[in-house]
Amino acid sequence: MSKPLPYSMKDVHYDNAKFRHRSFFKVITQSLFTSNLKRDCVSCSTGKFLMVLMIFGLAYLMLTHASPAISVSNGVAKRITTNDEAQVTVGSTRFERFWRKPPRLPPRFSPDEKGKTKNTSVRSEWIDQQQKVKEAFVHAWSGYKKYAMGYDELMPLSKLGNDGLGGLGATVVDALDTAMIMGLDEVVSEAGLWIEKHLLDRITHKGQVNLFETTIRVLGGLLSAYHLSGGEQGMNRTSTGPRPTVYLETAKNLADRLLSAFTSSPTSIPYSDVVLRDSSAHPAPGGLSSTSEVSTLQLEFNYLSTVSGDPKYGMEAMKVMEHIKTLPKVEGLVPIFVSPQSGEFSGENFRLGSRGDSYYEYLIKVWLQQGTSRNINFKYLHDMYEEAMKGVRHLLVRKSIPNELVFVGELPYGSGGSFSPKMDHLVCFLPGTLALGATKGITKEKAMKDNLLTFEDLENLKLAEDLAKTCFEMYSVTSSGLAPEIAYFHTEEYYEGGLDGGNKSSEYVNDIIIKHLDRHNLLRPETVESLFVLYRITGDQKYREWGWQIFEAFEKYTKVDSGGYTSLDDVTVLPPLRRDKMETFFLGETLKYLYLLFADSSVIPLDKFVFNTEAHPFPIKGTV
Ligand code: DMJ
Repeated sequence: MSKPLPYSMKDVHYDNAKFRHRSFFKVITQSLFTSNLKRDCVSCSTGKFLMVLMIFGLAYLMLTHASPAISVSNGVAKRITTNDEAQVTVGSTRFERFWRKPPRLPPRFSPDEKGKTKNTSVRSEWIDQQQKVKEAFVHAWSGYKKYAMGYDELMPLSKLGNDGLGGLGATVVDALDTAMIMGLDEVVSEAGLWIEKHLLDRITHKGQVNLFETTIRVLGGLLSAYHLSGGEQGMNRTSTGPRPTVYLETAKNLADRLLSAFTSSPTSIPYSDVVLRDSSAHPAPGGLSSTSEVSTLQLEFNYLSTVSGDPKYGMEAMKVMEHIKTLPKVEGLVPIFVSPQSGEFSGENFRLGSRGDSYYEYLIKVWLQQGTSRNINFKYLHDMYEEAMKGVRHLLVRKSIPNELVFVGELPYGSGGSFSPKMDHLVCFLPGTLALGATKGITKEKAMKDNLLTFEDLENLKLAEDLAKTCFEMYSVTSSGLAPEIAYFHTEEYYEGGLDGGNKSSEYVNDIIIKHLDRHNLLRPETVESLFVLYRITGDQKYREWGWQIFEAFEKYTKVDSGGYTSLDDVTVLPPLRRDKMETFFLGETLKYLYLLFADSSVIPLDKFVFNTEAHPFPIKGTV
């Protein structure tokens, strides 16, 4: 007998009827044929006259209702009007829209959902916040450019660069598409020209790099830059920076060397490290690869195959997923290590934090990437995702004491072993992934109206919203307003006193426990990533408010006056102790997601783009 679900939509009041779509026509006819009012009225001619008058009145209102319209090219907003609202040009008149698609009644939200959906009149308020995020990016880039140009990362306190990722100038490539999306031509040109001048040479001469990190940051960054600069439209030259083909040719050269990790392994599981200069590969010390690392390469290699016309990249990467499909799992969950030597999983440590996280993210995203041709060959990924999310809800989701924060814990000793109420900040990618997986990038409102959500989708969407709150509370429970790297949750079985986040006024100060060694903050993106996705999908303004609160804390405690932002050592004390590193993902992901959180939804729309795990957007097949 399986245990009752600790967390499920089954616990939640669920009114099926509110998900049922009723067309405009149906609403009118239903009220004509079923209400008492109708029985009383249709029998008298005044009633009939009033009814006809009402129908014409409604039709008139719909025809004259003004609707906002941003010119979007390659998913990047080209123009935001000076009016209060950004306008989306859809190329049709009001009349055409009216006849093509009849207006509809809004779906029936539950009382607590009312008032949360997008209110276009407040949209203009967020332009200032978006501008502040852009200024933060310029500050981060200028520090890097001044003290570390061409190094992987900036050490903003020492005003030096370091090559912690193999020396491919990772910050330049990771930051480039953010600058493109923000419309920062000068940065695009500086980064682009550096890539044109130096990157190929670095790729040819540098030594050891990690396959996963290099794929998600460097290969991913080059490929999205290729798309966003118009490469797929065959553009010869963008207004700033090099020709798009420079990005593609560099990406191909890099990927050809990275392929050695796949081809030198005796199984479909690639080795974790590659020596670029001689295109050789070897396993990590200890021999094992991280499950998340080997399964977080496919979006990038698939897209490279699409744009280069050479299937070999996608084929090698997809062999990993096809192989993992055949391995034994626990309710869809996978151990965090896998052996390239035997092809088998190693150990029984199950978690969605480090070494497990993006396995689950790519199951759904690689499936989404296929667009309308998500054919039979890729369906297994969706099935694996659905099974895994069921497993997460059944085995890993719990509520904290006393205030019932929903969190995702770990099973470090298998499903028969004890449950650990530990949650890495990394797990905060999950709310966004769950929401995306549920609606496939369209709004919840539209998905509900079109009856597209299954019971599983609804369960996942509910979990997404609950987890996003928990991730936000991991920030607001600390003195600095920034989340620790790892949090523990107070449960029946686990509590330690004196380890709170320091913000005594937080409602959750007794729910969240932060151990001394876990108190650092690396400027990670996962929470703001999820806030961005959830805002796009639900339209709920609270996700923007939470994102803004987090951004303000970054500004207050991590900004370095001379340029750049720094990681922190302890978020629970004021002023927080500072480390001396600006991770590349602060520019590649954190600031990009914050910017997009405050942007119009037509900028990199979620039903046309899929973000790789480093926030580099690739077009979904057949949509862009
Ligand atoms: C990024 O490099 C990616 O998001 C990865 O999937 C996880 N870790 C960092 C950001 O925290």
